Amino acid sequence: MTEQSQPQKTAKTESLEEFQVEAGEQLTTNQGVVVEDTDNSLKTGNRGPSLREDFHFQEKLSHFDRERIPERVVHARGSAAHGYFQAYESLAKFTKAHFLQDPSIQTPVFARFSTVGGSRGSADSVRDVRGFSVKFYTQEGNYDLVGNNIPVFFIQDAIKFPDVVHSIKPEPHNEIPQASTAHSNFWDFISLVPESTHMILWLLSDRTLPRSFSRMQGFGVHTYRLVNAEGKFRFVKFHWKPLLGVHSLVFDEAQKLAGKDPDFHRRDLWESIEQGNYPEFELGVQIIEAEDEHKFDFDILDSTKLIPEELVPVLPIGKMVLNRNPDNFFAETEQVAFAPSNVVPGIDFSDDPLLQGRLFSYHDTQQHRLGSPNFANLPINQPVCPFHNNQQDGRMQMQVKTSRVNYFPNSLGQDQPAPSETEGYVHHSERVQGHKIRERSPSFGEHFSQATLFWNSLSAVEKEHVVEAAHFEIGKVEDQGVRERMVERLNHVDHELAKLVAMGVGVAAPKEVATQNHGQSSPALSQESLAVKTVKGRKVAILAADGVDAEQVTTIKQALMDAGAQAQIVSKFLGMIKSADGQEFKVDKTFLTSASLMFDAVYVPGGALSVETLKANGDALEFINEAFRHYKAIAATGEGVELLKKTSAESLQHDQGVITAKTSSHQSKFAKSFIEAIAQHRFWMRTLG
Ligand code: HDE
Repeated sequence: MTEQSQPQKTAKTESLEEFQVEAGEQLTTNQGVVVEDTDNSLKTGNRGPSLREDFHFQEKLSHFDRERIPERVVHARGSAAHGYFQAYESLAKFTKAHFLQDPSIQTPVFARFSTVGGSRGSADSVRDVRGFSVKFYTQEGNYDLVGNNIPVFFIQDAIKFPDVVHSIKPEPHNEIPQASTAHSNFWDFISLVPESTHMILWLLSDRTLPRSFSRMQGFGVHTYRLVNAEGKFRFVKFHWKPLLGVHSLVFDEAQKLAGKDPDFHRRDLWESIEQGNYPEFELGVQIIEAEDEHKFDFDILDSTKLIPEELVPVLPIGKMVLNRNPDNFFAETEQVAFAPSNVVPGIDFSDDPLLQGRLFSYHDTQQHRLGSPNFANLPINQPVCPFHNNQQDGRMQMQVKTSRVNYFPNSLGQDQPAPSETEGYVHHSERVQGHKIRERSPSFGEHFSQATLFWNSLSAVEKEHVVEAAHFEIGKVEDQGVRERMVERLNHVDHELAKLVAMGVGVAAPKEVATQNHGQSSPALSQESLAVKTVKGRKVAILAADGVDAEQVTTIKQALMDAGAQAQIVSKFLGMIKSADGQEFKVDKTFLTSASLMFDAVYVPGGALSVETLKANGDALEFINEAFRHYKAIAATGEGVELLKKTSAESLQHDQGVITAKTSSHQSKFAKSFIEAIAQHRFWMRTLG
């Protein structure tokens, strides 16, 4: 063997333990035969020809040839984590579900967050609805709560799902655009489907640009049922509230992040868990007594409607903590199979026609995507409680079922496994009658009132963002007729909104229509009311070069760490920088490998030489300017203040989130103000040039 044909040995930088490899582990074929050489195929002479009998080569290549499975038809791009759910107190009054009855039980969960429209390799930060799926591995079987970060949906009947998704996805003739609803087909469809109006308002809002998976709400969307031990049922809506509060990116930031760090959300989830900043979500329920089913001015079976929290408050019932990253992305995150039909006794469905369609679709899609009816055998999909039945065959059966009978009833196996009348899942029983008919209930017929409610509930800044998003999304539509229909539609939501949108998309301002804005609002719908002022999990960039003031860096780093935030030093090159008094600091990121987009705030410490070097670096100035444009907290101390004067933050206005201190004697007061500013998240009052 020549020297060149050997792969270069890499420097050993990590321990075996880190990679979970047993010391002395040998490379074998899938049949367990130890491999002698995996870098050279078997040949007759070192220039070939290759030999057919090289079974190791064949196995290696043919496995590789089959390493992709069909991606999810929607929600293909996602990330997941393990954790647990724990109820606050017994919910026995409402449900017999065991995991909601005993507050001492920690139920293992696997949660997957996703975008909807993009393919598996698309960017995380695009404007899109986010999926929020949780699999609870309960002692009574798996329960899946498969929701979104928006409480309503585009359509009312599952039969329209292929249509709405076809319109969202890239256009079929040229597969453009990827992971974006900003194209003609989508808005053409939407402009013809008035029931989508409420969802569209949410889609255009900041909700579709979450800052991280750990800072968005989750909703079950449909009305479900909770059933207690006496068989009494109540209707229920499920809500997840992030303990870090609800926060979003700004659109410009989200778009740029898609290029700078397409894995922005995935990385954030992974790193937060690695650093012990476990994402936490509170589960809440809105309970509606069975007899109140018809007391609302909308139908609770209509998934384009939410139940305002002012009408039915959300009762917090427990908490989910995500504390462990998956061991293997494909085996767990890709192969996990969620299905709304996975329920446990005590949780039941409603007649929502959208939900009923989902009860078929997920199971059906798993068979195609995972390739076998035995997908529940995959470790990530297996229940933690015992499971037995007579389904023995089918592709990739992993269990060796030893029973000689696979039918029921039987006498040869003493009727085992047997159904249980006392513990089995019993569907809620009710008398129904009607004609076979393809029709919508008139109670599903009103489409604008809640869209208006949502619009009215937004703050002035949130409204501005909706208009800006509409200018972008509808502005990308080539057909004038579609743009006009959309403006006309928005005119039914709010006249002012329609006028503002019309202005940006080349459409004449519409005339006011008879439908008036009802003037009502629901404060809980504004995400500003859901913000939490904490810096936990926030990332701060410290811009520095040789000659930096060591004490200022150390003080701020420590203060941020104590508050649960993380600080990273950004400089021109990787390696170490030397402070004015000779201390060394490791550079975490360079101006090339990072951007202000990846941080929540920026700090420039003093040190004359460091600041002079940064002043001469256009990337450093751009870093601050961009953070300013994205309304983020910016801070400087000592000579660092001089650097800010060369940027958009030059006016140094404290109330606009620019925090400065001239001397290091004010460091602790300064640190406190800076941390408060970061916790404020954005300074919308800034005037951008
Ligand atoms: Fe889904 N949806 N969906 N969906 N959905 C899928 O199942 C479907 C709907 C949601 O992390 C698919 O395994 C129909 C509403 C999430 O793995 C598929 C209808 C909500 C995920 C499917 C809906 C969702 C999916 C594709 C209309 C919020 C990702 C791959 C009746 C409550 C799950 C898969 C994960 C995935 C069908 C509408 C949420 C095709 C037919 C409403 C979070 O089965």
